[in-house]
Amino acid sequence: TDRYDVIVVGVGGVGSAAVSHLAGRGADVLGLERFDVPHARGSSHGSTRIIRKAYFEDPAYVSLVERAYENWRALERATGRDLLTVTGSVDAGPEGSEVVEGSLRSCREHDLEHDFLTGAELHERVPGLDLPNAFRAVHQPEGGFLHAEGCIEAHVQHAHAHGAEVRAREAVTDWRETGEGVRVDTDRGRYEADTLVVAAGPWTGELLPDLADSLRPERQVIAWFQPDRSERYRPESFPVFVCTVPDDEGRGIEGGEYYGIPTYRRPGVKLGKHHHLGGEVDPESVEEPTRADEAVVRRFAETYAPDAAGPTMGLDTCLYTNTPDDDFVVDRHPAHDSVVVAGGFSGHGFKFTSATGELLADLALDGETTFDVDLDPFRVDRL
Ligand code: PYC
Repeated sequence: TDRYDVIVVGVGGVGSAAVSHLAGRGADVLGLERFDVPHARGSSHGSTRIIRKAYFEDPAYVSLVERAYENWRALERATGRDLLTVTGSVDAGPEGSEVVEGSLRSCREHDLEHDFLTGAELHERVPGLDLPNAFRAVHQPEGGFLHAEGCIEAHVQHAHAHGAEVRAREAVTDWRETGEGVRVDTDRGRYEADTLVVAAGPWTGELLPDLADSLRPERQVIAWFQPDRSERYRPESFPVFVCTVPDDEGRGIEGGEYYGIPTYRRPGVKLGKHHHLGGEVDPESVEEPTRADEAVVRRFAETYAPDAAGPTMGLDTCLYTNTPDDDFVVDRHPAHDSVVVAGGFSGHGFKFTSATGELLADLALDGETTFDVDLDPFRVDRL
């Protein structure tokens, strides 16, 4: 049986970063992926992902995202790839809304450069967004987007350059602790390691059933619309944005948080809505996007970004894995000494993966991290 220092299960956004950092630290590492590398069945496909520093969810994430920026730039240098495009970020919504207030809080606590704008002032700066003047917007110049599949490819490229082994189309069928680490069975073979890192996204609950109740996969739908005025939605003219809007039955608007990313490579501006309806899905059988899904995003565009609401270019599903508090799980498993788990990224984890991979390498190899980040909110035993 082949033996490794660490086996990483799942080579998506998080797992590829873990394999990369582990290999970069000299560990003998095996990455196992049940689909392709990269693939479009989980949470890391669809060409782009937002990265933003003015973290409205909680200022506690800002130091982690700053580390992620450093690591993305280091990965670009190491691989010669272009992974992060800076466009600025906008967090908008009615005055006093959590997206706006939280974003301001993170800017102030972390001394981030930003402007606080009315809806009309934002429209002057970003003609592609047409929010009510009573809305407020925080514009932070360092936000942008990551080239999602490129990030996975770059992490795997870096891992390979440091001797890692990555195997796609190989599904884990069983694993157990042996007293000297772990034994992992797949549909192709058997492997052993000192430590197992589980980074299986929406499949985490299958591998770690005691976490299944707390890590709930949720279906999301993303739309690409070809803008009527395409010059308004290019990376040079359009920042990534998150905008919370109220329910408006009269205009057919479903209230909630919407987001957008400029046109990049594939046609159309990318728009979506965070659902968080608690609707659980089986990651093996995710329903295709429907006309009703498309209509929700289209109504938002017609109302708040009308020049973006041109023909549909594409629709896709993507899975979140939600925890009850929307904070991540990055921890040694309390019941399994040889297991480290990263999951429950609740729809906002991709941007951090270059840092999460480093954290996972620390936890797997040293049992702790020297990172300047409080890992308490990410502990398994809070769930
Ligand atoms: O974390 O910015 C984010 C995000 C946007 C869409 C899904 N997550």
